Amino acid sequence: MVSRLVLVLGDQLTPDIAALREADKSSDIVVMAEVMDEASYVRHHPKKIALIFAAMRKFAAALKEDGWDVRYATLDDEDNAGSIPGELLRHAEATGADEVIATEPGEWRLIEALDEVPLTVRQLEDARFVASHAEFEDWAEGRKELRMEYFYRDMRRKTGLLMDEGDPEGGKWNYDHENRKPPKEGLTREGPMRFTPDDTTEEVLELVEARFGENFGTLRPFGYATDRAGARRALTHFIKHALPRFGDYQDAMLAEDRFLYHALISPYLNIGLLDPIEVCKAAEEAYKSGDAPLNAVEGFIRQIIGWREFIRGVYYLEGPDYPRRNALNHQRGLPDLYWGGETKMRCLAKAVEQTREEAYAHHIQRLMVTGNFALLAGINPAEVHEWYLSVYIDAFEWVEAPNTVGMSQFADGGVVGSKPYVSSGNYISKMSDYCKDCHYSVTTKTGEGACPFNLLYWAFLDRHRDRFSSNPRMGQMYSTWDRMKPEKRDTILAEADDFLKDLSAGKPV
Ligand code: FAD
Ligand code: DLZ
Ligand code: SF4
Repeated sequence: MVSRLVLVLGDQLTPDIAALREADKSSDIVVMAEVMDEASYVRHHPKKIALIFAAMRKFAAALKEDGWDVRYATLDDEDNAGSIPGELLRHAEATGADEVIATEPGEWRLIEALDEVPLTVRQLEDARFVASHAEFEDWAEGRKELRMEYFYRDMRRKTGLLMDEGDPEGGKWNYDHENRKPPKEGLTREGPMRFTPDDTTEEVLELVEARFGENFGTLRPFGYATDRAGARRALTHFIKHALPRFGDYQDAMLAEDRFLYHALISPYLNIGLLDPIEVCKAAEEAYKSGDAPLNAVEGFIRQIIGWREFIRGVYYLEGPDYPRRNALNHQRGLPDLYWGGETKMRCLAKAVEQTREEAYAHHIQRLMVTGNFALLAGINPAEVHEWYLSVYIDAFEWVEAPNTVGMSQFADGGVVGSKPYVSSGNYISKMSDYCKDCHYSVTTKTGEGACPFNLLYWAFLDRHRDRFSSNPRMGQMYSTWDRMKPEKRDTILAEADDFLKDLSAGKPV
């Protein structure tokens, strides 16, 4: 019998991934490859490359142990063809296989590249999600607007998570109004679980240092888990130490506590070391045993079976052009401060600094600091998208693009969100401790030392009046703007303009 090739990509490290489930261990050949094309289509953070290569190597070893015939190419393997299609062709030639079983990749770029490979390539749907493509399409069909909340309720019903005989646990679907507390003084925790690199990871770190040392981001210390056992321990640690306060402080930001009560499990979920349902069940169990309150557990489960699934549904529904959308026609280049260039804005400096060191920032830092600023400053969303895809350890286009292009930059014209996530400095001041040591003053609205968010916020609303003034959720903002004295409005617009000119000229702002 002629063997078939079974492709397993670096973010498909799950033993029952669709392609492996379909394959025959006794005759098929598993192909896994560290390739330059995947490692360089954006300038990934070195920690991201290290996580993927180390986890791939360990997963390949586990498959071999389990009796699979695995052909693994390391990046410096001299026969390495340099791309996933190239590696498939190389192994097809060597083995005589002409059929490939693959699991659909998480990026259109690679889905299209696999379609072009001159072999019979079957791309099976990735079953590691609660909703299939067909289910999401059916749900979206005929709706004027796609809103996460309604989709989420269906996912609760489907999974039975936090359900009480057909009704939501506690009587309500969503406990968000009990969340979003501002940070209190002295609010810190011991942080996520860190792991000491083992020999495999150390070898990968040396490779990444040598080949990708110039990319934005510090590689060491490297503390991420690189196998399923480690990811499970990280999950258990989160459930015990942070989940109980996850809800309350979900939106809080502290300069000296980069993680607060967040889980730091997105890299493990996204590369296949953890399963979303197992994660949600672990959280639900903590609620049932009285170890975590309902607002925390519901909020956490909503992020996973609500937001994560919804975001994925949008990516595949909207098609390959989605990441290039630019509904607001924003054209300014991405400022150097995103790559660590000097800035006097402490919130941005801190968010970028932690991104460089951890390859991680939590949701509100991504949305309301770096994302908010890019949107207010009118940065080209394609450049913003490329930045997020490069710098975060959990970034794969299926999840990154709808969050960045859609939720954060409103460049999809309102598919993901009904209104843009914009705010003045006031929101950042309320939810963080960034402002207290900033060069700018968050309470100053114009003139010397005025917080740039305060200027840019109004300038954004003014610039996009035609699109947003009739949005019922934004009427209040326009009324406030319209009630200001004309001279004050002129001053704000002129100062915002000066600020943006300085930003574009590369002056430190
Ligand atoms: P927690 O806050 O502890 O949440 C638990 C889990 O919920 C996460 O691990 C994640 O799997 C899921 N989740 C929460 N919010 C979202 C969301 N909006 N979309 C999808 N899943 C969600 N998430 C990624 O996984 N990859 C990305 O590339 C990514 N890019 C983003 C870009 C922007 C501009 C924004 C605003 C958000 C982005 N997110 C992305 C969503 C979110 O910020 C991260 O999932 C979260 O910060 C991961 O950290 P955590 O595990 O500590 O999450
Ligand atoms: C992100 C990434 C990197 C850096 N390197 C590899 C690699 O060498 N080999 C591989 O199979 N996958 C890698 N990946 C993950 C892929 O880019 C990912 O599968 C696609 O982007 C689709 O989500
Ligand atoms: Fe950011 Fe403005 Fe606060 Fe400074 S004052 S940290 S720029 S919000």
